[in-house]
Amino acid sequence: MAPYTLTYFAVKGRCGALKMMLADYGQQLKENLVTFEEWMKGDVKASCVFGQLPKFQDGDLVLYQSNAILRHVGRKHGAYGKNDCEASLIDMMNDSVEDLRLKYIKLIYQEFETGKEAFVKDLANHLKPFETILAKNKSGFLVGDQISFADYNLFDLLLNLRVLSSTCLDSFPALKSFVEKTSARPKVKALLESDDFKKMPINGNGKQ
Ligand SMILES: N[C@@H](CCC(=O)N[C@@H](CS)C(=O)NCC(=O)O)C(=O)O
Repeated sequence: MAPYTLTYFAVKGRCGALKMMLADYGQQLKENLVTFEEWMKGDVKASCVFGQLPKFQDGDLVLYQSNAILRHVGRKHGAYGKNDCEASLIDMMNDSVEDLRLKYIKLIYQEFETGKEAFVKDLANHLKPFETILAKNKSGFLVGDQISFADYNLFDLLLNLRVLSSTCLDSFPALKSFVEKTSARPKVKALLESDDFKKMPINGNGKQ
């Protein structure tokens, strides 16, 4: 079977979680890396349905929107809950991860110099709900007793947040244990330790 194909910039950005999920499920990913110079020419942008990357191809299916891509892969590989109720709860969790990711992206790209201190100060308020959810669920996952695409998404964002503020998880034992357990999944660990993944910057402007 042809591998999945991802067209994106040479950053982890909105595709770290996808790469971790695919690696964990033993799936090959062909990557087309688009340089900033190439993007600025405009042809690639014009070819994207919403004028943005990532673009994901699964055979004849072409998808844009990172969260739709996560859902697609989650649905195909059993990372979207065991029933409709779990799937809806996973959607809810993922939407909340997206809310926090958008705040992080705004900080990185719009107000890093002026807003970092306030962002880090406020971070605990945004992390607390995830701490409460994970502490309540004995499985250590956000929903049910198996990993879902929302878990990979949260995990990816927490890794970025820990780079921004190394102590941000210190008062959240459930989140710390979640990060430790997810990092220790053998295929996720191999990806995280691979040179290709390690050398890829988190964001496109060098801030992190
Ligand atoms: N909602 C979209 C956002 C995509 C997005 O913001 N893409 C950025 C890179 S992460 C991009 O293409 N920037 C270049 C541009 O907008 O011209 C998603 O989740 O995929």
